[in-house]
Amino acid sequence: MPDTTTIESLEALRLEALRELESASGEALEVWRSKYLGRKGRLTQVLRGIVGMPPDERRSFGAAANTLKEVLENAFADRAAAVGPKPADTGLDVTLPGRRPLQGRLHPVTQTVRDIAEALTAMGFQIVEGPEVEHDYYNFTALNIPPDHPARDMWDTLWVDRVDAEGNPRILLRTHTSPMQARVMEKTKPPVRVAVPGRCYRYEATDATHEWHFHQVEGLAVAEGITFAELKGTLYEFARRIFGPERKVRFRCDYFPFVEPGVDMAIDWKGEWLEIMGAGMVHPRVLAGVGYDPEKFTGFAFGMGVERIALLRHGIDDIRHFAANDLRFLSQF
Ligand code: FA5
Repeated sequence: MPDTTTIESLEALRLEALRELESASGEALEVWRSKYLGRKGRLTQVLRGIVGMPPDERRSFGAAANTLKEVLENAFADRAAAVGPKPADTGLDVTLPGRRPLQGRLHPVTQTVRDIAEALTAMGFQIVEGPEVEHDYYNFTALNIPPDHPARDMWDTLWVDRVDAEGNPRILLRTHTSPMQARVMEKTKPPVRVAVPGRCYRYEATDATHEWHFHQVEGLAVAEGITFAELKGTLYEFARRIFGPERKVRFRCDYFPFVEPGVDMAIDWKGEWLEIMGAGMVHPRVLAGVGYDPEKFTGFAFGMGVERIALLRHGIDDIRHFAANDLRFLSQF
């Protein structure tokens, strides 16, 4: 057995190992690694022998042996990189550019509902939601629109195919979010200040500003001493928050059976006015219908169209884009 405890013997080992490595490839590479660097490899044996050496020799010999270990490991890595399997051999080309993952985002109508809810919440309204499939009592009767009242024609209704004992349909897809006015007041003592986002449905022909299903956000505030000035102030402040201080707003009289007086609000759009909401002071009959004393309490209500607001904010020319599900349109937002 050759003496392996001198610097010269380390040098001989280095030369021999590197010479062998020069021609090694494939399986021979692994054989080489275990012969010199493996657990029972020659260099490992040398390193193990260091403990038995006199201390002064141990230091210099140990340092040289460790350097040799590093040299052999690096040489092995270089050789393996030069002759070992290439990335291409695995069928994976890591130089190809990556594909950008598709990122989801909120639908512009959802985004607008959230912005409206945020503006109203900041103004003291509490968000509540109600049923889309509704009883005609809440959609009409509780809102001062009795059966056969001509105002029912204002909301061409999608009825659910079910009739009561007299053969009359009673269940419908709500035509507006106003039914929640009565539902909330029935369950709550005044003061009340709620906002109700949700879907509505109407049996009507569609055009650039009308859909057969759309979203509204209702607002209702009832307490002692609420005046028309507060309704006006609330709606102007809302418009300022959603459209900014520069946008022109029109406020004028309108008729809804459940408010008195009634108004509507419009925003300038392509040189014309686009109506975004109806509003007014809650009709005393609606208050009395839910058990509130109309002599003591007053309030205001409003109902706005979300798609129309989204259309105005983003400069979109046709409301029907929102439900068409075309990614070329949706990915702009
Ligand atoms: C109503 O629905 C009343 N409930 C609003 C109201 C609430 C008045 C509380 C008074 C007090 P109107 O039908 O005008 O009103 O609809 C209100 C808003 O919903 C409209 O200004 C418009 O922005 C939107 N809207 C109405 N119909 C459609 C439709 N077919 N497509 C898209 N948006 C619509």
